Amino acid sequence: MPKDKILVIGANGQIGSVLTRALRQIVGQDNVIATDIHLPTDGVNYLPFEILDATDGTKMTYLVERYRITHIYHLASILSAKGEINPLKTWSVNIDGLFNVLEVARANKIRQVFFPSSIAVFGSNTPRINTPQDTIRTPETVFGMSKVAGENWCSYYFKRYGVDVRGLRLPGIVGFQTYPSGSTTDFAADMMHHAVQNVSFECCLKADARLPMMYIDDVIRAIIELMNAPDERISIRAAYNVSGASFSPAELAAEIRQTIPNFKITYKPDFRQQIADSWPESIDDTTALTDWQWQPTFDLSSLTADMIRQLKKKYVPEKI
Ligand code: AKB
Repeated sequence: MPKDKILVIGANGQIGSVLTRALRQIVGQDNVIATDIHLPTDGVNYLPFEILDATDGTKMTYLVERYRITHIYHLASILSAKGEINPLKTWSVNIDGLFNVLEVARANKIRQVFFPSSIAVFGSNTPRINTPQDTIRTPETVFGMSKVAGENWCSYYFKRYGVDVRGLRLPGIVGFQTYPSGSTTDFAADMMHHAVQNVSFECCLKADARLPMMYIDDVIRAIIELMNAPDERISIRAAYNVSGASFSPAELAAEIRQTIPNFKITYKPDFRQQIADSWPESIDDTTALTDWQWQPTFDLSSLTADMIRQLKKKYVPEKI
C-alpha cells in the first residue's frame, strides 16, 4: 500500500496549523501538503504548501492527483460568529467546500477523510447538560446548519460510496498558536492573551455563560486517535460528541487569577451571547469513550496553566 500522503485543507487555521505540524511528525514533512486560501505566516517550515480555496473543486482534484493524496483533513470553514455576518457565503464555503472534498474522495478512492463538526449542531431545544450523542439537532446559526447538513452528507457518502469519513463535534477550542477569530468561543484564548500582557479584558459573553471547551492538545490527539481507530470500532458516521472541560468566563477568570492575581475583566455581552445561549453547557461523550477510548487530558486548571506558560514565552521576554 502506498505511503500515506495527506492533504490538509485550511492549514493556516486554529486547528489546521497545529494538526499539520502533528501529522508531519508522524508521516514526515513532505507527506503532508498544507493548503489554505492565503500563504502561511511562518513561511519556509510550512512547506510543502499550496494555495487552495475549498470551493474550487477543480484545483482540489488537481492537487489530489498531482500529490497522489491518500488522506484528506478538511479544516476549512467559516465559524459561528463570523458566519452570521454573511450567511450565504458561510453556507457556500462550508457546504460547497465539503461537497468538493466528498466528491474528490469518492472519485479518487481516498482512504480516509476527517470532517470537523461542532457543538453548534445543537440548538435551544437540545438537552443542555450532558447533551447526548443522538438527540435533537436544530441549530440557530448558519455555521451550525452547515455542520448538521455536513454530518448527514458524510453519513450518506459512507453508506452509499464507502468513503471512510470520520468526524468530531468539536467544542470551543483554546490554543496559543494562533490568535482566535470568528468563533463564539474566542473569549477563552483572548482573555488569556490579555491577562498575560496585563491588559484588562472586556468579555463578549456573560460571566456565567458556561460552554464545553477543549485544549488544543486534546483536540489534535482526539483527531489522530479517531482516525487511527480500527474501522470496526467506528459506530458513528460522521461526528462523535467529544468533551474536554466546561467552564464560564467567570470561572476562567478566577483560574487565571491563581497565577495573575491582578487580572481585570468586565462583561459586555454582544450577539455572540445569543449563540452561546443556544449551545450545550456540557457534552456526553460516552460513545467516543466506548468506541475508541476517548479521554480528555486537560481540565480548566491544567489548560489555563499551559496556556499562560506558552503565552508568557510569546509576550514576556526572558530575563537576561
Ligand atoms: C465556534 O465558536 O464557532 C467554534 C465552535 C464551537 O465550533 N469554536
